[in-house]
Amino acid sequence: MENKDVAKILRETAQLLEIDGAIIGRYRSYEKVAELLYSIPERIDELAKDPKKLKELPGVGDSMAEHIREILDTGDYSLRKKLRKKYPPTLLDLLELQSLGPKKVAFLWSHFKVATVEGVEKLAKEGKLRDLPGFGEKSEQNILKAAGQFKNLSGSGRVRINVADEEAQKLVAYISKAGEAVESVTPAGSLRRGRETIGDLDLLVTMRPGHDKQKDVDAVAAHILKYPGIDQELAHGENKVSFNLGSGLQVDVRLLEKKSFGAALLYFTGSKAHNVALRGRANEMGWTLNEYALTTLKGGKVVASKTEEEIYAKLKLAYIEPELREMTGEIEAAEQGKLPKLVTLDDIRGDLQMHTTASDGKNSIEEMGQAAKELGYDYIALTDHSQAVTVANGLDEKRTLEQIKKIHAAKVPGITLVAGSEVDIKKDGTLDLEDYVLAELDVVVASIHSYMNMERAEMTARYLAAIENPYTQIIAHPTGRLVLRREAFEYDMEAVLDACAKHGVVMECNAYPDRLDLRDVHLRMAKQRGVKIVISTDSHTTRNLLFMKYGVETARRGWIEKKDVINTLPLKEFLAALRPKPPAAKSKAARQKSA
Ligand code: DGT
Ligand code: CA
Ligand code: CA
Ligand code: ZN
Repeated sequence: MENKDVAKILRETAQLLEIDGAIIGRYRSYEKVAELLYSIPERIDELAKDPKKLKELPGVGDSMAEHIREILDTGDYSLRKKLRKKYPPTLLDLLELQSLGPKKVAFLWSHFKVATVEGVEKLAKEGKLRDLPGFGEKSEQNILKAAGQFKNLSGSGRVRINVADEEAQKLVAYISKAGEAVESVTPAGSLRRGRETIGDLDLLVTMRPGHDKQKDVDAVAAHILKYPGIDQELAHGENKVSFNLGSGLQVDVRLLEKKSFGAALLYFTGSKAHNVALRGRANEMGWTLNEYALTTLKGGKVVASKTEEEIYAKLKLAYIEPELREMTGEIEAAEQGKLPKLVTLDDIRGDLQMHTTASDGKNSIEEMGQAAKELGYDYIALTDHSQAVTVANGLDEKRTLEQIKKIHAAKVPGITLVAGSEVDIKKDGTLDLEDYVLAELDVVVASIHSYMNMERAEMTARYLAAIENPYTQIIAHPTGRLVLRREAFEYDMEAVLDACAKHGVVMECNAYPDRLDLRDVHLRMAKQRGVKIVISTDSHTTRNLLFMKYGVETARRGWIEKKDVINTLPLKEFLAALRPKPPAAKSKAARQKSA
């Protein structure tokens, strides 16, 4: 079992215990260990082989060690199972609603026996929540809105990109071991196009020449269908198998000869609309394009089939990267040689948003630095939350100044640690730290975490005020949306981007897979206005640093090039590309120094 699987069971136990009215210490102990499992580099199933090592983990005593071993041995946990029986399975969905915590969920269950999003929505519509202790009219409205969004988004049957990507990686590794008949295993479909959510996984398996007879294909298909994660087989054809994974994700696998690889990859990568356009173009040129080859209309002679590049070339198009294949102008751009040269993961030299144990992160400054250095970065900014975000133990002025000192004093050879803060943009658009502290920071990242349901005009004014603040350098997760969970804030994106362009404020492309914010279409709008982009992971553990690739893919979908992204620059140039802050002489700290 992987750490995250064990963590999921522990976290759910904690949530159920809290709903069940357990004392805080009890459920927090499960939650803390769950959080820990996400942040340690070691695998828990390896650690657990040595009981002493297991108990060296902070927060893991005799009984917690027992629980972990039970989970590793049986794949589940008896207390969780017991609690699950006590409550309907849908009760945990309620926790996904932004405005409901375990206390309120427990209250709704005990008073109304309500355990579904629909049930809560009904109560809110009937006005039955506003007079309850701890609710109120505003919170009733928020619940109504959150319930609507939950139903729209989670009912889609889609999963976030990281979920599909992790499943795909495991499958690729498994299928590659089917024997020497398999030459390559390649994810296609929406995953290859880097979409933020994935409907189903499409995998292409090519067979090695000489090992591509039907009996070889059948043997590989049989191996695939023995994959331990399969819940249900859906289809098994001559060169295709489909199945559902335990998580509910569907997988379509196609097996084909190596010589059709390019045509098949093109076909199964999509998008459908892009494929339709390519087929139309092929027809106009006297050819036909399908998943096996580009061939002549008359006689069926193969024109190209082995690689996507050859096929695009024959169609008189420059090679179009998968992320661009959405029929948003890529064909015309490819015709005219005007395709963007998309940013790549290798171009990224630093990560500009992350949290440490000072606020709600799980690792220290040094641990984040070391992990980032191992990823090959030249610099990172450590940006803990400011005081307004109390749930995240945000830092006030005094603690921020201390944190700046700690960051500058911390030494991790080979990487520069930049002192930043993720400063909250308050309701009125002011920043959550005094200017004399903002002046001391190397980088000021500003973002919204409260009053997210404001009216459009009010929210626009709030952002415009924050952007006009001369200390604001980067706006983080600008739309506040959560993938499959919460819609974007309502505001005038064009006016906000225009203001960013005017004041030299940079927009973040948040790479955290739950956010991916700005998203592709907004990134393209930003680029058109000359607004610069920073791609950051918003990491809360060292592992989260690996999310960078999803941010890069999102940026690529937004036609973003290396030159648009300032964290592709060496440190000195990166700092110079940030909006210059007002002279430090104006700051209280500087005034005190000179006095
Ligand atoms: P998804 O799964 O909803 O996230 O999105 P896709 O793009 O992966 O869609 P999917 O899985 O239905 O099909 C994968 C690719 O296969 C799709 O992007 C293009 C190709 N494809 C599938 N069915 C058709 C079809 O009926 N016509 C054409 N032209 N292409 C198709
Ligand atoms: Ca798909
Ligand atoms: Ca599919
Ligand atoms: Zn944030």
